[in-house]
Amino acid sequence: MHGPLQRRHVLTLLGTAAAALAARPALAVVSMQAHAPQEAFTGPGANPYWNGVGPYVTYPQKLPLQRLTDRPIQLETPRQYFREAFTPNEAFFVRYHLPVTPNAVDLAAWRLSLSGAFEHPVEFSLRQLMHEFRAVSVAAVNQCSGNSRSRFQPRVPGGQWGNGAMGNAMWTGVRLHDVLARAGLRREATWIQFEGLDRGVGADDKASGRFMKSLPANDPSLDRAVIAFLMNGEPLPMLNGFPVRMVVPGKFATYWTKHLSFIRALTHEDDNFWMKPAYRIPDTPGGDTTPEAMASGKVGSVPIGTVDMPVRSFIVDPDGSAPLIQGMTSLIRGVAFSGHGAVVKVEVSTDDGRSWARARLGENHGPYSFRTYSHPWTPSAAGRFTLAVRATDKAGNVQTDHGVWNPGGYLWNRIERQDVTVLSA
Ligand SMILES: Nc1nc2c(c(=O)[nH]1)N[C@H]1C(S)=C(S)[C@@H](COP(=O)(O)O)O[C@H]1N2
Ligand SMILES: [Mo]
Repeated sequence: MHGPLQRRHVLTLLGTAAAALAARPALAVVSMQAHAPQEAFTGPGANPYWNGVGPYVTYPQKLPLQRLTDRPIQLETPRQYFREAFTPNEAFFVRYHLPVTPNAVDLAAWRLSLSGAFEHPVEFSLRQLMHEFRAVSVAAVNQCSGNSRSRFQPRVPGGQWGNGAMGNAMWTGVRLHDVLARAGLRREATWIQFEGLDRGVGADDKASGRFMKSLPANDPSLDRAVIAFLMNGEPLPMLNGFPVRMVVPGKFATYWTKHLSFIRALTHEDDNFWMKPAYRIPDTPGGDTTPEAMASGKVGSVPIGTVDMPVRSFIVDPDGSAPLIQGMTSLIRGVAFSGHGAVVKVEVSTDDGRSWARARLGENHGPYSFRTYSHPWTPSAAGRFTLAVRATDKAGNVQTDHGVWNPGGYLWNRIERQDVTVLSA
């Protein structure tokens, strides 16, 4: 049952709870959402709210964003900022793992240091990165592995993101390989490790207070990786990694190290906490499994960096907040992307996925960018309609109605839906 009454009921519940929570610790927001009525998230006609629950909070250099937690800082981008291919810096989501994050970086003292299996370990100032290397730009989607985790059935622990733990930007910086080459990467280097400036506190910090991520030295994604110092043509906002961050087009954001300051060439596989057990997916097709299979203890795991981001598409408008009018043309629009290369097709359904029409694609900003789409729709009848959108990427991957399940709450890419009401006229 997913009629308008139930939808209203859910919204009222959430609204009341959100108001009550405004003055309470952010952690409560997560547990409150976990108590939202389960039916709201299931079934083909389901119409979950698009974002996390909030509250809206303003941080430095940011518009009001939906706060999931404050220590570490986790802020979700509201739906309306996805109308354009590029997400504004001041609306771009924020995710940290550690509670102590930099408020300022002294560029006179800051260096990017390369150590480990290099011929000549070296340090670069921001000035050197900007002037001693050729600058490149790439449009790429930064998406948290746990984006849309709140859709998982059964629910899984972790930040209960709606769809707003993602954003697309034009990243400008220097090629990782150019920087590695300057230090002379040695043959025996098998993994490259990245670390920023944020730190943990307290004895119970399971990760020794340092967020470190590694990719295999020969991973193809590193051929396109950029150490970025501009985001949409501006210095990076502090919360998005000032002064430089890793950009790994096609890979989940967990490898996009912010405040990148340490690059280490390792001669062994990295098994620090953030590589194992954190951020791992089942070694099954599509990273898909079941709670029962997990309980059997027989499911192996691999780092989430083993895979590229699955193809996804989103309905931004209409958002169901206002009725449409019979005989009046509305624009169904949103964004799509894939970590496997360009989105080649976006299809829209106005009958809950029974029939599909090809949408018009917006400007092509490159294979790792958001691609906007739009589809004019003139409802010929009044009533309740369920819209759906699905994308196909260059590799032939197409979204389905199957909701992935794994204990980390990663890799969600089920077909998105939106219920709308059409008034007669
Ligand atoms: N230094 C640092 N970099 C980091 C992280 C972090 O906790 N510390 N989190 C990663 C993860 S999991 C995500 S989803 C993205 C979020 O990027 P954003 O905050 O710029 O949106 O940063 C990545 N880079
Ligand atoms: Mo993430």
